[in-house]
Amino acid sequence: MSGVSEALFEPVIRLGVTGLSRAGKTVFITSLVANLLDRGRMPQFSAAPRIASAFLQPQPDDILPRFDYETHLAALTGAAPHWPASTRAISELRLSLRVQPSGFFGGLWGGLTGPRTIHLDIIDYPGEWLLDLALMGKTYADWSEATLERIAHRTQAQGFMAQARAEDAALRLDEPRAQSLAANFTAYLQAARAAGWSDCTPGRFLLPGDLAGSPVLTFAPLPKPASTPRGSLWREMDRRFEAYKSRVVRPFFRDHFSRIDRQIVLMDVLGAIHAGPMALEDMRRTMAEILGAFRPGQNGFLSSILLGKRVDKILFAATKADHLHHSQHPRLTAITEALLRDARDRAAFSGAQTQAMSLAALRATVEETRNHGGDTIDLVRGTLLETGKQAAMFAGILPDDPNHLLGPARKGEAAWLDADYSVMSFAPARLTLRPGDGPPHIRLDRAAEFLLTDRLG
Ligand SMILES: Nc1nc2c(ncn2[C@@H]2O[C@H](COP(=O)(O)OP(=O)(O)OP(=O)(O)O)[C@@H](O)[C@H]2O)c(=O)[nH]1
Ligand SMILES: [Mg+2]
Repeated sequence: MSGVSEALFEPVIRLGVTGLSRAGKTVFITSLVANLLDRGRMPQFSAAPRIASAFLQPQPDDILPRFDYETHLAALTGAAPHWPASTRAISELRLSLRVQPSGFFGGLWGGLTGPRTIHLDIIDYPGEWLLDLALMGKTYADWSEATLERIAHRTQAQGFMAQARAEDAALRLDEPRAQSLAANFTAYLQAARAAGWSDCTPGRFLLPGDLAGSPVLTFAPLPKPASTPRGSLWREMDRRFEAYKSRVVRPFFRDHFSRIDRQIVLMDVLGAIHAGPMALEDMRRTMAEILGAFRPGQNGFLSSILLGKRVDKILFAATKADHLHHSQHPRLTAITEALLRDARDRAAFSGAQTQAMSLAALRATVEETRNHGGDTIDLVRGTLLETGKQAAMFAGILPDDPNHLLGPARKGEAAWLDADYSVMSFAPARLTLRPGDGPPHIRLDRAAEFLLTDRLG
């Protein structure tokens, strides 16, 4: 009986935190957990008053590393605050909440059982791996053609492009040449990522882990030759590409995405705007490709492994909103909505409820309004990451109409014509937290409200 009641009364919410590398996943998870443990700064999270206690528990998966919550929190809130390092492998955390049920059923169950335990399971992983979702629907020939076309004019790709063009993939496989192609392609991917491009697949070429040097990572896009005889370089590359999909990408998403109930998609929209129209368009296209995998029906790769289970709520969030005065947050949200228009429509079509918002998982700035020749300007102030000095920043004025940014981005303009967006990197602020308060944030409570409250009934 106790087993049955445990299964009945200890539901699990699996929260998927999705985002490209540097989008803010690790900081989000750390701050969300800290603010669920200490709920003093969560006024808009309506379930908070019913949470009797919150505590970390051993996670359900014994063979996954535990998300290093304590180290990340210490980094963000310690005496010399700094950002956690970029994530290199998958990890998991379970937070358990003792919740007093609400409403009619609350009275009924509450009378019978008192508070019940609800588990929140969260997975963190390197953003690079997410990109591979876009590979699942592609053949090696499709991927090669699209990739070569897209990168042909990028300066970082010139070395690799010269080698790929000179290669005759109809010839017999020669392993050292395959390795040299893969090494040069990897070097291109690293340079492209450093230059700010989002579309750097295959993701494991950048973060190979145990797979470094294995055949599944020893391929590269090539021009398709007229004939592809058995034993040719092309055939072997094709085989390895398929092995990468079936042996690396598919198990990762099957094991970690297939049981997700709730999803938050994080994007550094401001960062892309600051980097210019090409970066914004690259982010739009990359996110559309990734989220395309979530689309329902036969073409959606994820729907084939979700086996009818559906993510029923998806929150799209522009992160690091503390770089911008709050008066501009609605514009940032509107731009995020426009950026994800296609993906959101598809998700809504499949019955998922979606919302967009701007948030900062860890607020590193304070707002300031200055008078300047009779005008007022709204600024944010923080500690500069590079120098450790205090500075005020004016990030530029975002347009009211998102198309003023998305239009030029789609057209491939090299720079914004009539606007200037600056960016500074701030370090986390030094904090003295009152007992019961989590780290400062912007709208983390609203995010929790959307993602969790209805499941904490
Ligand atoms: N100002 C500010 N900066 C943030 C915030 N969240 C993240 N950042 C910045 O963004 C960087 C990346 O954040 P992470 O949480 O490590 O990003 P990630 O998505 O886990 O990245 P990968 O692990 O590389 O996939 C941080 O090092 C900070 O510089 C925030 O709320 N406010
Ligand atoms: Mg991370």
